Amino acid sequence: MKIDILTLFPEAFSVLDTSILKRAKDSGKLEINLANIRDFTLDKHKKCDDTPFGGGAGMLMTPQPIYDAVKSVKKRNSKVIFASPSGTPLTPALAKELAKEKHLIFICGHYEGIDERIIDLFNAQEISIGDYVLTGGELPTMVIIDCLARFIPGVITEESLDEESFSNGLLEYPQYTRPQKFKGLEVPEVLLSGNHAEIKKWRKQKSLEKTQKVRPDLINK
Ligand code: 4G1
Repeated sequence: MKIDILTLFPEAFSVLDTSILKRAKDSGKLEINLANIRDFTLDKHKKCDDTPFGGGAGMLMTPQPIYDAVKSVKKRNSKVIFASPSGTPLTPALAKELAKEKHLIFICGHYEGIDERIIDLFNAQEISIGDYVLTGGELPTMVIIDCLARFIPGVITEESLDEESFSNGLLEYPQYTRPQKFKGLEVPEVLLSGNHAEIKKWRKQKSLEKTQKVRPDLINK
């Protein structure tokens, strides 16, 4: 898959060169390109923001630089995505669908957002990572890319794909590794017993307790 990221802050994405995404890139399964939206402005002062028609607080990203930036990378098979608090929620199912695309173009918003005509002109899909206020679309864009990259075949092993949180609708049970005793705290006895039926039962119970305590909404749905 090829991903183009259009942003006013390309340096924010240096973190993508670590961890799983680095592996995906190194394996050739993922190609990520960055473009600075400011490089496309035709304004003599390189201005990329303006006040909203109709009034209101703050500034909006002006459409021309974004439009030309998208045009510079868009092909017939490209899908344009705008990480936005007004988008449909990111879910594992949506990430899995996105992982099937050949080419994704991400637009990162700043200030109060972007001119709506960008969304209309490119039929952009708006995706939200949650209900809170952020200062830019860069972190949400990285969250979406990290999430979908796991579903690109060969990026991570099948086993870890379904073993993790949410695959059974519950939160994960607590996990432990060596040493058996750390700062006076012991690993639960059952995990050392070798009794796989008992271990499975214990893990299910712990998952339920944890979910009931911090995410009761996941149980009662
Ligand atoms: C109104 C949160 C505005 C934020 C209401 C989740 C948030 C992108 C996301 C905002 C953003 C609420 C996201 C807000 C996001 C332009 C640049 C939009 C930053 C911006 C609840 C600021 N998932 N937020 N506005 O945070 O981009 O994707």
